[in-house]
Amino acid sequence: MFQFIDRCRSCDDATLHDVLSLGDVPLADKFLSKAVLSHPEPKFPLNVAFCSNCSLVQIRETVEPDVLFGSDYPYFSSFSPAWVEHCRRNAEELIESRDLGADHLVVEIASNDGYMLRNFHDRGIATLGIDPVPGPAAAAEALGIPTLRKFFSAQLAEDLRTDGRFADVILGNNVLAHVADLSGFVAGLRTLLKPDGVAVIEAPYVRDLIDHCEFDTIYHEHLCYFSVTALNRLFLDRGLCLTEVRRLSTHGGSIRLYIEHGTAPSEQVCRLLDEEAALGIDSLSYYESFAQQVSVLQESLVALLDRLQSAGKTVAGYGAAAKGTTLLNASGVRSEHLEFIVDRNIHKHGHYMPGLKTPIFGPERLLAEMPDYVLLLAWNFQEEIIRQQSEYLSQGGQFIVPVPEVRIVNGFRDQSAA
Ligand code: JHZ
Repeated sequence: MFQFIDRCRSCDDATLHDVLSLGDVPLADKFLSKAVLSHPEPKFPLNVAFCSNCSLVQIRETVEPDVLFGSDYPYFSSFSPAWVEHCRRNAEELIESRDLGADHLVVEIASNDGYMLRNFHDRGIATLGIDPVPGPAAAAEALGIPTLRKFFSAQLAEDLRTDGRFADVILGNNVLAHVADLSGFVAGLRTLLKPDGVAVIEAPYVRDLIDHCEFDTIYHEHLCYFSVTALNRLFLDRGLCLTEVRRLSTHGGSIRLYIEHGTAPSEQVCRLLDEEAALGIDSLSYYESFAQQVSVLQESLVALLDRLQSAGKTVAGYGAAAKGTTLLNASGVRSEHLEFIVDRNIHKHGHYMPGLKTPIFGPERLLAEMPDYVLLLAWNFQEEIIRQQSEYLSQGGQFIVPVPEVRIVNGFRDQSAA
């Protein structure tokens, strides 16, 4: 069900250096139904490596895409209002800056439930979604957004071109890291993009991952962890170039890439490349202390949960996020540490967290049960979630924020948990 790679996913070089092992963990988005709770749950090794030839950080294990993104894939983008708003603003800016109208075509790869394309569709711009997962794809179609239920590939791009479909804008949010055939994906972008078109792609930024100890964002869906240095090489080698890169705060720190046909990165991108070189992102030493930092965080999380448990305190989780699976399982959090987890995504309710088998309910359960502490598994939405939960806080509840270091937040105080 998985393959182990010993050559780089981007440049095919054999100089991969191991930087972190997270042990054997279950698949992140495979929430368990009650019926399978007593069945053995598959776990897979999770090892991070750095390519000293092209600087790409990547995991060594490739789980088959059909297994990861099957009909049970539970991620619906529209359950996170701040994310929806972030994407709406991006769409508005693209519509204005590129003067998009009825004659243009916007294609989104991994279009999910139509959270992004609806902004173009509502303005009369032609859209095409591409997403293999049936549930979110059906939700997008219900909004009137045509959606191809397929994985994007070089062949699919050729087929669309043959069909006369040529994109003015190609969007891809949080999909590049999920792609096993990077070469085929980039070749597909090049085929589908009009000569004056732009691909706008967002991906988590490896610099934020390392600097803020976001090890939980490492899971089998995420095959690659990108720097601008690695991306520049990936695109240039395949006839595309980066014309702009913006840093974003989403998902713990991301980058938005503007990619066009061409052979040289823009000056702005060259400045970022210089900045990364000065930081040493292109050398193994940048990643060498990461494993130690991860283990300090993991130990302090488990120590805090042990202390709370011994003191008779109750702890629940907020956000059955994919990264919660890594945080809990790779850290050694035990099922007795967490009473339950809440999440707004109704497709996760009635299911159980991979590994720990903690039950998942709607957020109203927090006020009903008033656990003493809530471990914020979706820490990237800290502000938004804490604002929503002001009633829980005012009744004395406290949040544990695990990343970048374990701390307790009670609405008034934000303190280290050490
Ligand atoms: P969230 C996702 O990972 C999916 P996840 C994917 N693997 C990816 O690449 C990364 O993003 C980048 C819930 N929630 O978005 C919704 C509330 O309940 O951080 C989600 O289930 N109430 C494609 O799953 C979870 O939390 C709220 O108010 O780690 C957040 O998951 C909010 C804001 C969210 O990503």
